Amino acid sequence: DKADIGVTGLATMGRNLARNFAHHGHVVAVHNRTQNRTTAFMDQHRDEGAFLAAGSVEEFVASLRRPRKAIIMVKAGAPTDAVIEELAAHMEPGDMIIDGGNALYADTRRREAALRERGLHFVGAGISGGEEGALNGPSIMPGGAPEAYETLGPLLEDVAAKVDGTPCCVHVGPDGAGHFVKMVHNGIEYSDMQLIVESYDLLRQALGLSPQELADVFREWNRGDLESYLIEITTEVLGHTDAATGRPFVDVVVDQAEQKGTGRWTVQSALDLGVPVTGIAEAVFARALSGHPDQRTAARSLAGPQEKGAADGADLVEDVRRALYASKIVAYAQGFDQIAAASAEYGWSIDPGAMATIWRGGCIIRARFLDRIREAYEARPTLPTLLVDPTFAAALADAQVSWRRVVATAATIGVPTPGFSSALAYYDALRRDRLPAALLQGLRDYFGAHTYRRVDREGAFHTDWSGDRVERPA
Ligand code: NBP
Repeated sequence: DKADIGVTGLATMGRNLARNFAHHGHVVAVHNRTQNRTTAFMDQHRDEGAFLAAGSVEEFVASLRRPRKAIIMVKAGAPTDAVIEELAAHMEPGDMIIDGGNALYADTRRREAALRERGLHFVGAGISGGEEGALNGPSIMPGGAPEAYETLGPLLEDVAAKVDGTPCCVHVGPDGAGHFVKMVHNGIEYSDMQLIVESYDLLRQALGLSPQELADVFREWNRGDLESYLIEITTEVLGHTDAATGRPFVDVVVDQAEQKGTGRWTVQSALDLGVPVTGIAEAVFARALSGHPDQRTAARSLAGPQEKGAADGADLVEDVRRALYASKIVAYAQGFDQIAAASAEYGWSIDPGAMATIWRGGCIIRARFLDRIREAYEARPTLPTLLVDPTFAAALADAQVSWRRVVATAATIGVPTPGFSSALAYYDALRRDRLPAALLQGLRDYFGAHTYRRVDREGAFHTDWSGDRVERPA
């Protein structure tokens, strides 16, 4: 008998994804470069469903029912290219290679084009939710040709997370669209986490609350607008006590954040697209700053403010909650702008409401909040920015006094809140009728004859700054 689907690469993610397919009654072919891993997988999991273990790539491909569907779950980059080559060599036109790793969308575009030439389908599928998601239902963001999704989609939707009966999986768009959206998802995850850690830091510094007390604050917040997986696990981590020392766990962890690169990719792409994703960028840079211990040690001698704490405890907690929510709205608005810009650039026709829908479950940024975003795009698919959706606009209006107080308090007592501050700056800049960009255009024209446009007439103009200072059409 043949397998419905195959998984090659049986490390953390591949192993759990293969089991997930089997738990849903599919016959799953499994393969791994190093055969020990396949053997170990069969020893541990053979009773969980119908698996066909393959010792070679050739055997693996031969065990798949046509059109063949092989999911690659190996390290992104060169290993993925190597595995694609091996699989493609044994495949026939109409067969599908699905890359479930964290590939860069540009690589996915290149691979899709190359395999299309050879009559094969290549589906770059973003898979979120980590180890647990892969096993029990991830959020899946598949790109590639719509024809490929017709046969593959039902299988993916079957194993994806479900929210209110709706699978957290939808065809995102052609070629690299799925991996692009997964990348932005990770970028948003960076900004979500940055806002959470700023909230923790400010409340701890300003009010002297203990990690335990702060765990209670986050637990309370998780009952309202902020309800989300990340807030929930913040409660867990803050409430955890180190067994070896009896101290709060958060106080024994080295305060240097690491990153695997998807946040950085998001910002690099945003720079190319000209989309201000300040929330994600600040989050990436905050991690980078934390990872420079020499500079940090040297800078400890720099002057700080006289004021160290804030007065009104209960008020500040509520202010920070509101600032967190408002900043989160801004960060998501920026991420959705980036998706829209890429969709226009590459002709992907991505439905933003559908992205919010499939992020409601199975992934790290899953939250009640995403339902609001789905509703916003449902009410107005061509929303110019999420900020002007009536529900979000009202929430921002409601939060703004608190938000401003939080940024002011943080600045006064010297606690860095780049996420809150940049989100507020973005909000204030976007709603301005006139921006100082006008002066900037003047400066550019002065030193570089870069020209400017006028508010009262069509066309480009240049003033002869070093000569008669007369304006002429450029
Ligand atoms: P890893 O990213 O740690 O990769 C290990 C797997 O890659 C092993 O099966 C290994 O085979 C295989 N491999 C390598 Br390395 N080089 C190979 C090559 N040249 N040819 C064939 N196989 C090769 O696994 P993972 O953590 O399960 O992640 C898989 C993918 O999913 C990655 O792209 C990752 O970014 C993505 N992802 C991971 C998570 C997560 O939470 N871990 C979440 C979401 C997405 P071997 O056994 O022979 O060494």
